[in-house]
Amino acid sequence: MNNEPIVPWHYSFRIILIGDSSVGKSTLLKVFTKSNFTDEGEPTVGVDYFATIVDLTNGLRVRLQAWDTAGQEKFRSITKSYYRNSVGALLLFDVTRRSSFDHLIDWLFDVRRHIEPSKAVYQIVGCKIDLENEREISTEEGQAFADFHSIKYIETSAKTRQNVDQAFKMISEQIYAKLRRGEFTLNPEWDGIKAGSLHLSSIVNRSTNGSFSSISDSNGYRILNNDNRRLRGAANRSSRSNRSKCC
Ligand SMILES: Nc1nc2c(ncn2[C@@H]2O[C@H](COP(=O)(O)OP(=O)(O)O)[C@@H](O)[C@H]2O)c(=O)[nH]1
Ligand SMILES: [Mg+2]
Repeated sequence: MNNEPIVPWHYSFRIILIGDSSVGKSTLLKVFTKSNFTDEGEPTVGVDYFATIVDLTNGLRVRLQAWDTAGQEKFRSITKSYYRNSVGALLLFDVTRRSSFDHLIDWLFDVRRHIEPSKAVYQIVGCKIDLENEREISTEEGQAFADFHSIKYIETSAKTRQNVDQAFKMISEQIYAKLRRGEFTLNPEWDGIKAGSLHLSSIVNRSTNGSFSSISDSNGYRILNNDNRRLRGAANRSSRSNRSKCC
Protein backbone atom coordinates (compact mmCIF):
# COMPACT_ATOMS: atom_id res chain seq x y z
CA MET A 1 0.00 0.00 0.00
CA ASN A 2 1.21 3.50 -0.72
CA ASN A 3 2.33 4.98 2.60
CA GLU A 4 2.49 8.53 1.35
CA PRO A 5 0.63 10.86 3.68
CA ILE A 6 -1.74 13.32 2.08
CA VAL A 7 0.12 16.58 1.72
CA PRO A 8 -1.14 19.44 -0.38
CA TRP A 9 1.25 20.67 -3.05
CA HIS A 10 1.22 22.92 -6.09
CA TYR A 11 3.07 20.71 -8.52
CA SER A 12 4.56 17.26 -8.66
CA PHE A 13 7.82 16.89 -10.58
CA ARG A 14 9.09 13.50 -11.57
CA ILE A 15 12.85 13.14 -11.88
CA ILE A 16 15.28 10.25 -12.34
CA LEU A 17 18.72 9.56 -10.96
CA ILE A 18 21.27 8.06 -13.31
CA GLY A 19 24.97 7.32 -13.34
CA ASP A 20 27.33 4.39 -12.92
CA SER A 21 26.67 1.77 -10.30
CA SER A 22 27.97 2.70 -6.80
CA VAL A 23 28.33 6.42 -7.44
CA GLY A 24 25.91 7.01 -4.57
CA LYS A 25 22.49 7.45 -6.17
CA SER A 26 20.50 5.43 -3.65
CA THR A 27 22.40 6.84 -0.69
CA LEU A 28 21.81 10.42 -1.81
CA LEU A 29 18.11 9.74 -2.15
CA LYS A 30 17.93 7.99 1.20
CA VAL A 31 19.73 10.79 2.98
CA PHE A 32 17.61 13.38 1.25
CA THR A 33 14.49 11.69 2.46
CA LYS A 34 15.99 11.74 5.95
CA SER A 35 17.13 8.19 6.44
CA ASN A 36 20.58 7.93 7.99
CA PHE A 37 23.78 7.43 6.04
CA THR A 38 25.10 3.89 6.25
CA ASP A 39 28.43 2.73 4.87
CA GLU A 40 27.00 -0.63 3.94
CA GLY A 41 25.40 0.72 0.79
CA GLU A 42 22.69 -1.81 0.22
CA PRO A 43 22.22 -2.60 -3.44
CA THR A 44 19.18 -0.96 -4.92
CA VAL A 45 16.60 -3.64 -4.79
CA GLY A 46 12.99 -3.08 -4.13
CA VAL A 47 12.77 0.69 -4.10
CA ASP A 48 11.55 2.40 -7.20
CA TYR A 49 11.03 5.93 -6.03
CA PHE A 50 11.02 8.29 -3.14
CA ALA A 51 8.76 11.28 -2.95
CA THR A 52 9.19 14.22 -0.70
CA ILE A 53 8.15 17.83 -0.41
CA VAL A 54 10.47 20.60 -1.56
CA ASP A 55 9.63 24.20 -0.73
CA LEU A 56 10.77 26.54 -3.45
CA THR A 57 12.06 30.01 -2.67
CA ASN A 58 8.92 31.67 -4.06
CA GLY A 59 6.66 29.83 -1.63
CA LEU A 60 5.56 27.11 -3.99
CA ARG A 61 5.43 23.61 -2.61
CA VAL A 62 6.55 20.83 -4.90
CA ARG A 63 6.17 17.12 -4.48
CA LEU A 64 9.40 15.79 -5.92
CA GLN A 65 9.13 12.20 -7.03
CA ALA A 66 12.63 10.85 -7.57
CA TRP A 67 13.14 7.50 -9.27
CA ASP A 68 16.10 5.29 -8.49
CA THR A 69 17.46 2.82 -11.01
CA ALA A 70 16.91 -0.30 -8.91
CA GLY A 71 20.21 -1.82 -10.02
CA GLN A 72 19.46 -1.65 -13.73
CA GLU A 73 22.39 0.68 -14.31
CA LYS A 74 24.82 -2.19 -13.71
CA PHE A 75 23.93 -3.64 -17.06
CA ARG A 76 23.05 -0.38 -18.80
CA SER A 77 19.67 -1.97 -19.26
CA ILE A 78 17.59 0.97 -18.23
CA THR A 79 14.37 0.82 -20.09
CA LYS A 80 12.79 3.59 -22.05
CA SER A 81 9.89 3.55 -19.63
CA TYR A 82 12.24 4.67 -16.86
CA TYR A 83 13.11 7.83 -18.75
CA ARG A 84 9.70 8.47 -20.16
CA ASN A 85 7.52 10.79 -18.12
CA SER A 86 10.48 12.46 -16.43
CA VAL A 87 10.91 16.20 -16.41
CA GLY A 88 14.37 16.12 -14.91
CA ALA A 89 17.44 13.94 -14.57
CA LEU A 90 20.22 14.07 -12.04
CA LEU A 91 23.42 12.69 -13.56
CA LEU A 92 25.65 11.49 -10.77
CA PHE A 93 29.32 10.60 -10.66
CA ASP A 94 31.73 9.78 -7.87
CA VAL A 95 34.46 12.42 -7.48
CA THR A 96 36.84 9.67 -6.38
CA ARG A 97 36.31 7.51 -9.48
CA ARG A 98 37.34 8.99 -12.83
CA SER A 99 35.63 6.28 -14.85
CA SER A 100 32.25 7.35 -13.44
CA PHE A 101 32.99 10.91 -14.61
CA ASP A 102 34.12 9.72 -18.04
CA HIS A 103 30.84 7.85 -18.44
CA LEU A 104 28.73 10.94 -17.81
CA ILE A 105 28.75 11.73 -21.49
CA ASP A 106 27.23 8.32 -22.25
CA TRP A 107 24.56 8.85 -19.62
CA LEU A 108 23.77 12.26 -21.01
CA PHE A 109 23.51 10.84 -24.50
CA ASP A 110 21.24 8.02 -23.27
CA VAL A 111 18.91 10.21 -21.32
CA ARG A 112 18.63 12.79 -24.08
CA ARG A 113 18.01 10.13 -26.68
CA HIS A 114 15.16 8.68 -24.64
CA ILE A 115 13.58 11.88 -23.39
CA GLU A 116 13.82 14.10 -26.45
CA PRO A 117 11.99 15.53 -28.26
CA SER A 118 10.34 16.15 -24.90
CA LYS A 119 12.21 18.71 -22.86
CA ALA A 120 13.85 17.99 -19.54
CA VAL A 121 16.17 19.62 -17.04
CA TYR A 122 19.53 17.97 -16.53
CA GLN A 123 21.85 18.54 -13.59
CA ILE A 124 25.21 17.02 -12.74
CA VAL A 125 26.04 15.93 -9.21
CA GLY A 126 29.57 15.13 -8.06
CA CYS A 127 29.17 12.77 -5.10
CA LYS A 128 31.28 11.80 -2.04
CA ILE A 129 33.13 15.07 -1.56
CA ASP A 130 33.84 14.08 2.03
CA LEU A 131 36.52 11.79 0.54
CA GLU A 132 38.62 14.82 -0.35
CA ASN A 133 41.94 12.95 -0.20
CA GLU A 134 40.74 10.42 -2.75
CA ARG A 135 39.44 12.94 -5.26
CA GLU A 136 40.19 12.22 -8.90
CA ILE A 137 37.95 14.94 -10.32
CA SER A 138 38.37 18.51 -9.16
CA THR A 139 35.47 20.87 -8.70
CA GLU A 140 36.79 22.91 -11.63
CA GLU A 141 36.83 19.91 -13.95
CA GLY A 142 33.29 18.92 -12.98
CA GLN A 143 32.09 22.48 -13.41
CA ALA A 144 33.81 22.84 -16.78
CA PHE A 145 32.11 19.69 -18.10
CA ALA A 146 28.74 20.96 -16.91
CA ASP A 147 29.33 24.44 -18.36
CA PHE A 148 30.29 22.95 -21.69
CA HIS A 149 26.94 21.16 -21.84
CA SER A 150 25.03 24.13 -20.37
CA ILE A 151 23.99 22.13 -17.35
CA LYS A 152 24.13 23.10 -13.68
CA TYR A 153 26.66 21.46 -11.39
CA ILE A 154 26.66 20.74 -7.68
CA GLU A 155 28.84 18.59 -5.41
CA THR A 156 27.45 16.64 -2.49
CA SER A 157 28.32 14.41 0.39
CA ALA A 158 25.63 12.08 1.58
CA LYS A 159 27.88 11.27 4.52
CA THR A 160 28.02 14.83 5.86
CA ARG A 161 24.74 15.87 4.18
CA GLN A 162 26.60 18.71 2.48
CA ASN A 163 24.50 20.13 -0.35
CA VAL A 164 22.08 17.19 -0.36
CA ASP A 165 18.92 19.25 0.03
CA GLN A 166 20.36 21.93 -2.23
CA ALA A 167 20.90 19.44 -5.06
CA PHE A 168 17.21 18.50 -5.13
CA LYS A 169 16.04 22.04 -4.58
CA MET A 170 18.29 23.26 -7.41
CA ILE A 171 16.74 20.95 -9.99
CA SER A 172 13.23 21.70 -8.71
CA GLU A 173 13.82 25.44 -9.06
CA GLN A 174 15.10 24.97 -12.60
CA ILE A 175 12.08 22.90 -13.57
CA TYR A 176 9.72 25.47 -12.14
CA ALA A 177 11.54 28.31 -13.90
CA LYS A 178 11.02 26.56 -17.22
CA LEU A 179 7.39 25.85 -16.39
CA ARG A 180 6.86 29.53 -15.68
CA ARG A 181 8.53 30.52 -18.91
CA GLY A 182 6.16 28.22 -20.76
CA GLU A 183 8.83 25.72 -21.79
CA PHE A 184 6.83 22.96 -20.14
CA THR A 185 3.12 22.63 -20.34
CA LEU A 186 0.85 20.51 -18.23
CA ASN A 187 -0.44 17.54 -20.11
CA PRO A 188 -2.68 14.95 -18.49
CA GLU A 189 -0.98 12.25 -20.55
CA TRP A 190 2.48 13.11 -19.26
CA ASP A 191 3.59 12.51 -15.68
CA GLY A 192 6.68 14.74 -15.72
CA ILE A 193 4.71 17.57 -14.13
CA LYS A 194 1.36 17.30 -12.42
CA ALA A 195 -0.73 20.03 -10.88
CA GLY A 196 -1.68 19.41 -7.26
CA SER A 197 -4.60 20.44 -5.13
CA LEU A 198 -2.93 23.67 -3.99
CA HIS A 199 -2.35 24.69 -7.57
CA LEU A 200 -5.88 23.89 -8.54
CA SER A 201 -7.64 25.48 -5.60
CA SER A 202 -5.28 28.29 -4.66
CA ILE A 203 -5.98 31.89 -5.33
CA VAL A 204 -2.56 33.08 -6.28
CA ASN A 205 -1.60 36.72 -6.27
CA ARG A 206 1.48 37.33 -8.33
CA SER A 207 3.76 40.22 -7.63
CA THR A 208 4.97 42.32 -10.50
CA ASN A 209 8.13 40.27 -11.02
CA GLY A 210 6.03 37.17 -11.42
CA SER A 211 6.98 35.48 -8.17
CA PHE A 212 4.26 34.45 -5.78
CA SER A 213 3.62 37.15 -3.23
CA SER A 214 0.81 35.42 -1.45
CA ILE A 215 -1.06 32.21 -1.72
CA SER A 216 -4.35 31.69 -0.03
CA ASP A 217 -6.05 28.40 0.08
CA SER A 218 -8.65 26.80 2.26
CA ASN A 219 -6.06 24.24 3.31
CA GLY A 220 -3.20 26.73 3.44
CA TYR A 221 0.12 24.98 3.74
CA ARG A 222 -1.06 22.77 6.53
CA ILE A 223 0.62 19.44 6.34
CA LEU A 224 -2.03 16.93 7.12
CA ASN A 225 0.18 14.46 8.92
CA ASN A 226 0.94 16.13 12.20
CA ASP A 227 4.41 14.70 12.73
CA ASN A 228 5.65 16.33 9.52
CA ARG A 229 6.81 12.95 8.30
CA ARG A 230 8.60 13.02 4.98
CA LEU A 231 7.04 11.26 2.07
CA ARG A 232 8.71 8.02 1.25
CA GLY A 233 8.21 5.91 -1.79
CA ALA A 234 6.71 2.55 -1.53
CA ALA A 235 8.77 -0.59 -1.59
CA ASN A 236 8.90 -2.55 -4.78
CA ARG A 237 5.77 -4.50 -4.38
CA SER A 238 3.68 -1.55 -3.35
CA SER A 239 5.21 0.92 -5.75
CA ARG A 240 4.53 -1.46 -8.55
CA SER A 241 0.91 -1.32 -7.59
CA ASN A 242 1.20 2.45 -7.28
CA ARG A 243 2.67 2.80 -10.69
CA SER A 244 -0.60 2.38 -12.39
CA LYS A 245 -2.16 4.91 -10.09
CA CYS A 246 0.45 7.58 -9.95
CA CYS A 247 2.86 7.26 -12.84
N1 LIG B 1 32.12 8.45 1.84
C1 LIG B 1 30.97 8.45 1.18
N2 LIG B 1 30.44 7.29 0.74
C2 LIG B 1 29.27 7.31 0.06
C3 LIG B 1 28.58 8.53 -0.20
N3 LIG B 1 27.46 8.22 -0.88
C4 LIG B 1 27.44 6.89 -1.05
N4 LIG B 1 28.52 6.33 -0.48
C5 LIG B 1 28.87 4.92 -0.45
O1 LIG B 1 29.06 4.48 -1.80
C6 LIG B 1 28.59 3.14 -1.96
C7 LIG B 1 27.60 3.06 -3.11
O2 LIG B 1 26.46 3.82 -2.80
P1 LIG B 1 25.02 3.53 -3.46
O3 LIG B 1 24.12 4.61 -2.97
O4 LIG B 1 24.59 2.13 -3.22
O5 LIG B 1 25.35 3.73 -4.99
P2 LIG B 1 24.39 3.49 -6.27
O6 LIG B 1 24.76 2.15 -6.85
O7 LIG B 1 24.74 4.58 -7.22
O8 LIG B 1 22.98 3.54 -5.82
C8 LIG B 1 28.02 2.76 -0.61
O9 LIG B 1 28.99 2.03 0.10
C9 LIG B 1 27.74 4.07 0.06
O10 LIG B 1 27.78 3.98 1.47
C10 LIG B 1 29.16 9.74 0.29
O11 LIG B 1 28.65 10.84 0.12
N5 LIG B 1 30.35 9.63 0.96
MG1 LIG C 1 21.52 2.08 -6.08
